[in-house]
Amino acid sequence: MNKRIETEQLVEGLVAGGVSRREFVTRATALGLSLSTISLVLTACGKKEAPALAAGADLPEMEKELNIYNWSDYIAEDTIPNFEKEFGVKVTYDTFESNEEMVAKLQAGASGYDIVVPSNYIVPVMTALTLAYPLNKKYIPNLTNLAPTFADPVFDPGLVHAIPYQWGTTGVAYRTDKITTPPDSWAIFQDPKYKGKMTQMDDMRDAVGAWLRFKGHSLNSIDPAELAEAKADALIAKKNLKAYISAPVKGQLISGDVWVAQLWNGDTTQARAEQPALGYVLPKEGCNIWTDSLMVTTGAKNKRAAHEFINYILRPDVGASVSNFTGYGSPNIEALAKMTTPIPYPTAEEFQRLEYYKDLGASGQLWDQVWTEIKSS
Ligand code: SPD
Repeated sequence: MNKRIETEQLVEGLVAGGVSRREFVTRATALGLSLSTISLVLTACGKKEAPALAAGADLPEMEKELNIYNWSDYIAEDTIPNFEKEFGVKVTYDTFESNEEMVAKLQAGASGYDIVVPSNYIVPVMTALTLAYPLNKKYIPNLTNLAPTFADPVFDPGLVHAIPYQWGTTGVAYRTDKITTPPDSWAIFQDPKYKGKMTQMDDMRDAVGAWLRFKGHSLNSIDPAELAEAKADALIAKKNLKAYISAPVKGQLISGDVWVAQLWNGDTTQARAEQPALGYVLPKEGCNIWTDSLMVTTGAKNKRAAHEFINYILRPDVGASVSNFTGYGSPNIEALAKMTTPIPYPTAEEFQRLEYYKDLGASGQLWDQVWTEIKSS
């Protein structure tokens, strides 16, 4: 059966009630439907089957366990041990490398994670998939420490499901001892001079988004012609790339196996601690700014401990210590004064080159197709 017919039958099954929401998510994922498309369909069918979870429910006494699923290299060394000691909670801490990896794990069911850390544009998707638990702010009094910019984000108005954790940018890291003129454009990845010494992120939004900006388009474009243009540019660059790789590229930048990498600012700062000859630039054509947030999962067994952990992260000293390690910005205004290198939020003028990702809606399918074609070429 072809994919279109199978998709239509699956949606019909969901609407008619013969296919449960969980089965729909599993089968739609196997069919290659994007998260955005799946969440759109679920939202459209949501009134019948998925009543909104009650916000702000009272929670029982603190549990003794907490399971956290976070991006790699994204917390200070003492953050978890100090929490365990103070609250008598045993924390299990796992890491992931992309939003898609994290959501897939949750969609597979029984992940056991109480807290996950999605990026801004993934928050509404997870909410539509009913993976996000509505928070009870009574247990998070330190919310008052959030800077006004983060107190009512567009991706989660009213902070119903997600509390900002860290923010950063996706630019270009480079070895200053090998590339003596700082690269100022995504064009560097199309320069055969550095063939085999460059990498781009193993992430559809980042890898395709860079080439959209390169030609003056939005990172969130869903225009087929603009995406075709981005694909053509990505394929020119691909000839020069060593790999598509995200955070783990740090080791190769440090060793000199890689000289230029599309990377996040904070991970570059972390690598610089071991390799001082590392620069970081935001290409002149523009790039992505993002906010990652702490989210309690619907299936969390330790919801009270999860709320306590969020409140703990929002302490000024804890927030500062996390950012001092990660090299990323803190949304905690009280933490800024305690940071060794406080990162000021971009000014309106700087923002002209920066753009947040938005959920792609049904056009996520077109993006998936473009990314698959780039990867398989
Ligand atoms: N090492 C942790 C990096 C976290 C990056 N998260 C944001 C990704 C936005 N595309």
